[in-house]
Amino acid sequence: MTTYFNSRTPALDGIYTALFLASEKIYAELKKGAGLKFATSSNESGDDQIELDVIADEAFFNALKTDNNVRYVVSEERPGLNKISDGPYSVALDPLDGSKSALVGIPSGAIFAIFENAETDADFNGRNIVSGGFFVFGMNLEAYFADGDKVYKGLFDGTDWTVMPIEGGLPSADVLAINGQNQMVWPEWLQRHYASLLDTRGGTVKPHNMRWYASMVSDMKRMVLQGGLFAYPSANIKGYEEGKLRLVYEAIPMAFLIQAMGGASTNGEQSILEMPVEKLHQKTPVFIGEKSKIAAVEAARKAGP
Ligand code: AFP
Repeated sequence: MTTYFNSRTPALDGIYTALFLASEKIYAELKKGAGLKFATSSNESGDDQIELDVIADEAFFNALKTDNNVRYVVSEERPGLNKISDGPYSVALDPLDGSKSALVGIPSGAIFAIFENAETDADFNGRNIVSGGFFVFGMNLEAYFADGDKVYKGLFDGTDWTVMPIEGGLPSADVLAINGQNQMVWPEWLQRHYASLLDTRGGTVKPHNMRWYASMVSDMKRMVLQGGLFAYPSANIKGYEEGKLRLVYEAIPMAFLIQAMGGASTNGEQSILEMPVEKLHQKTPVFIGEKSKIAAVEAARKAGP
């Protein structure tokens, strides 16, 4: 089988190949317009699915199920730990992130994390992750990921992948990616911090530029290329008590990638990579971005309720 990427851990090469091949299949389906309508099903967490969610989940699962290095596959679309072999690595996936955005032509993607030493739900944590990142299904098929502490961009030209290191660390920009819809019921400290980031009363250019795709992979691609702060906080409203995003297969892989670029992450109180994991599908408030912006979030959280 062709090796798509030479990992610093050769046992991961086959897993990368499986992930890259699955992403090609999903991208081809998306380009055809296949599966771009609501399914009659909902996923493990009760979210409405579109048909492409199910197609994407099957593409990743089928690609990974013959790899003897894969112990478990965990997916947003499936319950529990899905045993593949006795291998040393486990893969967690959001097979189609931003599916509702895909319905209106905004780039969606897939998020993946590879863990070592994962035997129980609790082991799918930020200390055990060895690789993490995402594919973008946009104008092109792209991958952004950290293999250990090295960061790469992959670009698919329709036949082959070119994978190149990303050098130079996380760029810096006063860009804030957040959905302000629930701001009236955010924690008070966040309402204050948000107001300070957008304070335009000086009458000059606004301090932070707002951007929100409602597609984490697209917002994180912007982060990788330009810097900034991405946030999906908790809110005092049913279903959003811990935000919306999933710790294991959304927050941890993105936090891992951005940390490898010199950025940081927090749930408000501690790094997402230090958080204990209780359940595979648990949600967490997410703040990921430049170190100084994450420090400011944590300082605002400490300053009051
Ligand atoms: P879907 O995959 O259901 O479209 O959700 C996308 C997502 O998980 C993440 O990619 C976005 O950042 C976030 O949800 C958008 O949430 P809001 O619709 O509440 O802004």
